[in-house]
Amino acid sequence: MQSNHSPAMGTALVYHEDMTAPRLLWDDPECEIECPERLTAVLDHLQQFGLEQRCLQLSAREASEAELGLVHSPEYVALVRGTQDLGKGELQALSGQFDAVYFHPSTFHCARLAAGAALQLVDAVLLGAAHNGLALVRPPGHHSQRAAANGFCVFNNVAIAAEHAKRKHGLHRILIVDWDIHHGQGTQYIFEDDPSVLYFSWHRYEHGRFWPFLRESDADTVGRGQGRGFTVNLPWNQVGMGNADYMAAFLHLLLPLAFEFDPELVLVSAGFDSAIGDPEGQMRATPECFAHLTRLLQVLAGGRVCAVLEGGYHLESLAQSVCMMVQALLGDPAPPLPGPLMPCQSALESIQSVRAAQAPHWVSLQQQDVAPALSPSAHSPEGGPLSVLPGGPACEAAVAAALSSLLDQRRLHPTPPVRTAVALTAPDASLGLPPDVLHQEKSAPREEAEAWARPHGSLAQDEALTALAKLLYLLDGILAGQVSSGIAAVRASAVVATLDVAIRRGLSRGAQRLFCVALGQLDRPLDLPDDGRTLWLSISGKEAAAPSMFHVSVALPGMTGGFLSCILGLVLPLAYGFQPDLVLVALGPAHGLQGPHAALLAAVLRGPAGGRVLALVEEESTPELAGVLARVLHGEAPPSLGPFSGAAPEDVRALRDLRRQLAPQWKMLQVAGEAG
Ligand code: Q9C
Ligand code: ZN
Repeated sequence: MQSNHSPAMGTALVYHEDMTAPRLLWDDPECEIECPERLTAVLDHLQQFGLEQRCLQLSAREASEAELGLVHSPEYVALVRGTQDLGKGELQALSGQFDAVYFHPSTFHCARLAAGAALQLVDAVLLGAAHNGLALVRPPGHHSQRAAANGFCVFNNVAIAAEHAKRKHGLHRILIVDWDIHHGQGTQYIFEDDPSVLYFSWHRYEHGRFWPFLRESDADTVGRGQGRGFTVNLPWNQVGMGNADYMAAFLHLLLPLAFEFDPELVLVSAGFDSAIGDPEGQMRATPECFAHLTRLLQVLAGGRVCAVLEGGYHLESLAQSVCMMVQALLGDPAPPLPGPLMPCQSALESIQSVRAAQAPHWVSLQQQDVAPALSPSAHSPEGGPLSVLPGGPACEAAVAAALSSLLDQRRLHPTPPVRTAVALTAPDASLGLPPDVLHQEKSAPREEAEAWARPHGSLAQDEALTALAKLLYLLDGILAGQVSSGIAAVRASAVVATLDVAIRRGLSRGAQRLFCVALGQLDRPLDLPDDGRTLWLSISGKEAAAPSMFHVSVALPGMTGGFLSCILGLVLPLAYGFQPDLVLVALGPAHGLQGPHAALLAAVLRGPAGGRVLALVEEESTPELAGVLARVLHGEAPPSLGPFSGAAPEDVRALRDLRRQLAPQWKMLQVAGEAG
């Protein structure tokens, strides 16, 4: 079973069983998928995986009419209130006045609970009772408008929560990420002229041929008035989008804008009809993808992520995807994404058209090469066209395989009993680490350390050997699945040699692919075999050598501003493309990184290798640096980078040139289908 990391202030789970009551009372094939079993299946899985018990469980309250009035007109609220006393025939007649909506006598009560759950979650997170959380609700909300129900949605739960966060908590910048596969046009309308709410939605669009068939769901709708640039629509024009497409959208579009916006709170319209098997979305993202998407959002807003359930109609896929999200919220490492990760041409075209439409409003997009939108192409998404969909036997088998591999994976790679270990040489009591971080005292046998140290003069001294023996023990613990991630301190003069030993030891102990991120003046070990098992990336201030596929170096003389683009546009695409089973990150001499930047790097590097990260820091560096690294490797949100600063022109150029050279080999680097 799962290990039991449950910090005092953790993940809130807001729910009320009354919300299983609404159900369709007449025949309507369009509406029958929005059924009570959606919630019971999710809850059942959360219990089965031991996740519900690890959360701070809150019982949902009803939103008041004043709270509903933050978004909805009094007349509309009165109309919904009136449905409590209607008979079946009247309910059906009223439902028919809206698009894809059904009312039930319990609808008013439950829609108030759904909005109330979102409010409670936001209060818990903003008042410090929880770091983050999830509201499990029915009915969903994002299609609901000021005076209209739509698409199974009655009150707009997320929009009400956002308004509340502004009015009651005084927030100025709220990011709404709508990863449901339908366009949350209701949320878009509510905030279209509001620059304090950045609304991002991706959705199945098919050039306007998919419900709700709106022109304003396309990429060129960017908001109005003061709100121009604060509506971001990413239309998917083909079905079958998968993990690589979703990750590319986050890395190359959402996250650059989100960091520039610098939100104080992230609300997720968490619909899982964007996951594999869903009859509405017809997409292919696997449940693990939602753990990775969640992880990426957790680096924003100090980790204040509040997710509210929207759609999701394949019960098994929905339930597994929610479990993945909750695990990520709890800070567990995300299972690796099944590869290979290659975004499809249609996805790249969509992402590119949004980047082009948004470039006038965002410095971070102006700095990258935003070519004009590409002409449509006939390429099909990863794995070829889904001609067997919907419902063919081949498709059902593929869905079943994707959803069972997850369970196998959990059996084969259980979460390590220790999440984070620190192997420091100096006393480390002052670091202020979470209580369940392991202070590793043990070491590998002395003779072993001596044998590995032999080729390296810098490791000959006694203290260097002691540090190396500790590091070897930590590395073995990670490779053996005892520990997820760790930090080891080594002397500045020994970082290069230690890294060399760690790589060789890792490869000899069963690591198949090792991603090595070296910051500062650290040369790649000379006789490291270039056999594709090690991907070496150095980031430093000095001139870089010509890149090869597995030996990449980038010079960032401007560092701070360019570092963020480097992480999103280079480090993560390489890492996710390579799919390492271990990440080594070394902060070497003159790395020049400030704590928040180092923390962000460590936090995102937990993603690609199932959380297996070993960080090497210089003994001589500040204890604060080791402390902040340990905390983020343990699952805490990295500290804010502060106000956005654009990249220096020379950094922009260096990154762009490098990406152009590497994109043919590393497909996750593509943003405009350059290599396509
Ligand atoms: N086959 C939510 O996911 N029917 N609402 C579309 C296209 C309406 C979806 C028909 C779907 C509403 C919250
Ligand atoms: Zn949906």
